[in-house]
Amino acid sequence: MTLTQALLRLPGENFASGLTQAGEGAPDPVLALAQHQHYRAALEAVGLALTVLPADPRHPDGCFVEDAALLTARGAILTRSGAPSRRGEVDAIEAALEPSFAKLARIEAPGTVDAGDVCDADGHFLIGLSARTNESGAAQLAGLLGDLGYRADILDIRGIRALLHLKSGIAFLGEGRLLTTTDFPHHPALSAYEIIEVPTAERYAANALRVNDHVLVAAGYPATRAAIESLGFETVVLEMSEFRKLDGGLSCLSLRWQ
Ligand code: CIR
Repeated sequence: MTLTQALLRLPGENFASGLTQAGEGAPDPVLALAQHQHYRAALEAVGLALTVLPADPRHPDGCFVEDAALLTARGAILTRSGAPSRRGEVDAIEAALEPSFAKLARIEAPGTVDAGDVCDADGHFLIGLSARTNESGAAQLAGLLGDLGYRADILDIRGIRALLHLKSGIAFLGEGRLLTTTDFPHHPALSAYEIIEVPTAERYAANALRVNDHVLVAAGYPATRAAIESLGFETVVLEMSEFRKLDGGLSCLSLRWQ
């Protein structure tokens, strides 16, 4: 499936007030904006037309747009964040997606889902049960995906403290391949995939992002980059230091669709 569109939101002046458990210090909002600009340029360079929303001072985590919606070729699902401070982010995302998606389903209370917990492996959806995505949310989401004709499996990652979201540790690279941290040994939902494990010291790089023929990868993780390139992909290396300080990965900064 060729991706053509992406939705993003700029990080704002109060970006440093976002949620974090990384313990890596406060991010610099000015540097974050510059890194976001490079990220936007990279998405354009690999073929996407961008819609960029302004920052919303009510939502310092608002640039992590991937958590607010799950986009599929058959419809979109708006989420209800597991972080109460992030729940209002979905309104602007809904308004921006409405022109492009005829069907916009929604996760309802008491369900919570951060879509960073959802990995789309070519229509097989891996849903992480996490500190952000609860059992009701995961079950609702699996049901909604089933209604769209997709298969879904739920992976309980609540015991893996290093993973904020499932996609903090898994990226689908296409052609049956998953890039993962070492947190998922022999998980039955992953048994059909070729697993490319990132070294523990490079675990942040597991949140890589395939867009069409390219894979975007965070700067500073040479072994992971080399592993991706050995599969035949051209990589685009992006500095992510300020987003990492708020537990955000490459994929979280955009929503992408056909
Ligand atoms: C949060 O804690 O919600 C944000 N500071 C980071 C969210 C990153 N999103 C993602 O990994 N999908």
